[in-house]
Amino acid sequence: MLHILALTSTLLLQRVTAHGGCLNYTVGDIWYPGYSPYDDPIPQDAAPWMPQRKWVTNDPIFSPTNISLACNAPGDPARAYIPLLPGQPITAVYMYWVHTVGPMIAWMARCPSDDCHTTDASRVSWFKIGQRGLESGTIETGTWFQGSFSRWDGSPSLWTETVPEGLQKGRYLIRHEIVSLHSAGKPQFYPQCAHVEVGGEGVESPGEEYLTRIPGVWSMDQPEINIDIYAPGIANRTVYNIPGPPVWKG
Ligand SMILES: [Cu+2]
Repeated sequence: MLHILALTSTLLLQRVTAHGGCLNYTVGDIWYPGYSPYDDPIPQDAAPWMPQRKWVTNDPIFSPTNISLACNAPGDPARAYIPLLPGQPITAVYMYWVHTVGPMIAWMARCPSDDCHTTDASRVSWFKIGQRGLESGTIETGTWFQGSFSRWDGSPSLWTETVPEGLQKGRYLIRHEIVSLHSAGKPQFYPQCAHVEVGGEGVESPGEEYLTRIPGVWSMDQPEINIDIYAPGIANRTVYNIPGPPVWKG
């Protein structure tokens, strides 16, 4: 019995530390707590200050066509908006991020009628505001941003991207996505979304060539997504092109 208990708690620990996600955000000195899938959902669901869409498991999404790829599961709308300005950095804060290989992409999408509360995240036009990939070395053993970002000791992992200059004022979804590629032919997707309100006097928006749907942007037909990073001819490559549309800088 003692053995079983010890084994069970080891498995639980591994399960908790096996994956992670964006748990909160910082803008300048201001900290915006997000949804915690580890804590009681009842007060979180009612919290008027909550800017992050609901997610209840830190397990990855495996299918690029899963509707939850948009804003995780269940992806219920948030109640609050994080105020931002064009050109301002926003930092996504993760805990216990342990994976090291694969791209990380930050996205935004305008909410129709400026109401993110009624927005279906799978039907909006997403554009990239920043992305991080392989920074040095080879696909298998080199340094990815995801690798330098990962922390095994529970200290926060920080990922900062900037709101595009000139972005039209209004309400948007922001989506932070980590794609982990350590399992051959089995990509793992970890998305979290928040509601943001962009102020300022910007009037610009990205053109069609920057826009995509999620799900829709990724597919198992893409060699950068359906990849075996250990395969000869792939493992030693020093370039990994992040698929999808180009980043819109404003
Ligand atoms: Cu994981």
